[in-house]
Amino acid sequence: MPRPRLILILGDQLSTDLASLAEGDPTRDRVVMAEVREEAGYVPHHRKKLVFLFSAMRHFAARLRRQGWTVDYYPLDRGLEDLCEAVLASARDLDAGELLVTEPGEYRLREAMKRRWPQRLSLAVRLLEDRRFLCTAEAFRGWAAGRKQLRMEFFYREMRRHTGLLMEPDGEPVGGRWNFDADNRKRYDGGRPLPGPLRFEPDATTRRVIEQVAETWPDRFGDLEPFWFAVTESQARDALEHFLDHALPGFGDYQDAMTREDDFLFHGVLSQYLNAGLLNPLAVCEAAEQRYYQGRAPLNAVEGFIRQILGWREYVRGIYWLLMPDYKEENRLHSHADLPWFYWSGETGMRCVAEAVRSTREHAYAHHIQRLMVTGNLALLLGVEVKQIHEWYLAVYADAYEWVELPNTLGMVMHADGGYLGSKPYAASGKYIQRMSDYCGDCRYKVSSAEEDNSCPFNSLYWHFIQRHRGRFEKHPRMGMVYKAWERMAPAKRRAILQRAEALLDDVENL
Ligand code: FAD
Ligand code: DLZ
Ligand code: SF4
Repeated sequence: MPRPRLILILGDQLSTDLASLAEGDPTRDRVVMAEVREEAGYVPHHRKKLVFLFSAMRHFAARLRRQGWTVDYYPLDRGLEDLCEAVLASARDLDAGELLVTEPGEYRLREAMKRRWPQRLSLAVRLLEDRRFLCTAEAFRGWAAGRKQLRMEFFYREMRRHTGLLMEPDGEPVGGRWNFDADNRKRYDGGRPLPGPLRFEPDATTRRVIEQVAETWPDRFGDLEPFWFAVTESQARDALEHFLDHALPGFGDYQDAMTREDDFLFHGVLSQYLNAGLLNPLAVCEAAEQRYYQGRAPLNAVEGFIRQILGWREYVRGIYWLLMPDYKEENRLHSHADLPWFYWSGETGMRCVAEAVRSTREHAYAHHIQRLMVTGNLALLLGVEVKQIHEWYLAVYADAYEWVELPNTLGMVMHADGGYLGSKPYAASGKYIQRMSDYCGDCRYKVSSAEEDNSCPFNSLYWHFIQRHRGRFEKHPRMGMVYKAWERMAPAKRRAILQRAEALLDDVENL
């Protein structure tokens, strides 16, 4: 009789399709799951993210038990320090032959499992491929090999061909174009009703977790209630259906819009479910594709949505595993400023930033344009130290794990990797925020001005950024116009703008 095995399932691996479960035998092997201090504390995770994960983990353990698995579940109040301690506790009363784990999504944990755990456990640790992704790390490495530029757009086309999503039988993209982004830049004008994400009442399990998280971390960032996330696969599927029925048709048009009226617009609010394993990315893309073929959602919406998952999500994961661990140390723009306290308190006169932080605190969610063009753009313009802004994004969102967050922050927002995720930085003045939102009319600052005492901080900081990184960007073919516009300004105006920016940089905490 072969020896039983332990199967460790992590908090973001809540899927019954895991390679480790497929390989395991419920009559002989034992599943281990644990809520531990180290995972809850490597950054100060938003309390709603903790409730979401712990509740979803408890529901998943119950589901596995119903399917006949033996599950050793170590809840928060067992006080375990780290995941290895949980495996050790289970290994003690089982003469286990090996530990099976689906490879973790973060380098930190994968290294620990490979290098330290076998000795600590006196047990072989076998890592299995995470089959929930559509492109393996190895396939991405193959795609990247020998290319001068790793453009997401070309990777995405490969993925369309590979999966057949939105493809004609002759190998051409449906609609004759790969990308309909040019149609996706509308400001929200109130014309289409805002559907909001599907909300769920917390059950007894979730309520218990809320109590425990409140007791354990009374002072941490993030509202605990109202808590309305899905915590099971079937609820997450209902949330997906709700999105497909009500929001997907408007997803394309309003993808870049922001409004005081609503925190979600036509976004999916699905990333926390995808990343934790409650939804499968391919199934989500196929369901969206069906809506197009059924005539229930337009192509610009469906293509745009699929590109986010099939393109961006897979691409950033590929970049992460291609470039770690050196990637995390990149800081090509030499950003060293401290993260302002208002990223936590939300207390700032900048209406756009205050709204993004409020949404973040309330829901552990802000949509992509708020992350990229408001909090991200400001961190770039202020020159915030990459490590500090990275840890903030990793902590505050329910969907945040390093494999997806780090390339978005370090690469897309901070341009710290020299341009894998965009050859030029996403730096923008207040004009962009004014065009895409209704924030500016209600702000202490004047968006039409760059040098006055009450001028929008984004404006002067933008020009300060352009000026201080002239050496790096002046020759960039897509930035020449910006430098020409700067040169055309009267010298006195330029001086006034830079003075205003210096004054803001000297008094960042009071913006
Ligand atoms: P939708 O707008 O409805 O998009 C659909 C899906 O596409 C998302 O659920 C997500 O799975 C995927 N997606 C969209 N954009 C991206 C992207 N740039 N990278 C990867 N996947 C994408 N996403 C995370 O899942 N986790 C993170 O930790 C994370 N950190 C980010 C940090 C910064 C600084 C920025 C600019 C973006 C970050 N993103 C992250 C990407 C994106 O903002 C979120 O995926 C999106 O806002 C989630 O909301 P949604 O489900 O409503 O997305
Ligand atoms: C994010 C997270 C948190 C907060 N807590 C736990 C936990 O207690 N137990 C667990 O198994 N996983 C947790 N996770 C998810 C892990 O941090 C995640 O699996 C790794 O970061 C790899 O992506
Ligand atoms: Fe943001 Fe500037 Fe508009 Fe105020 S004026 S909301 S700071 S972009």
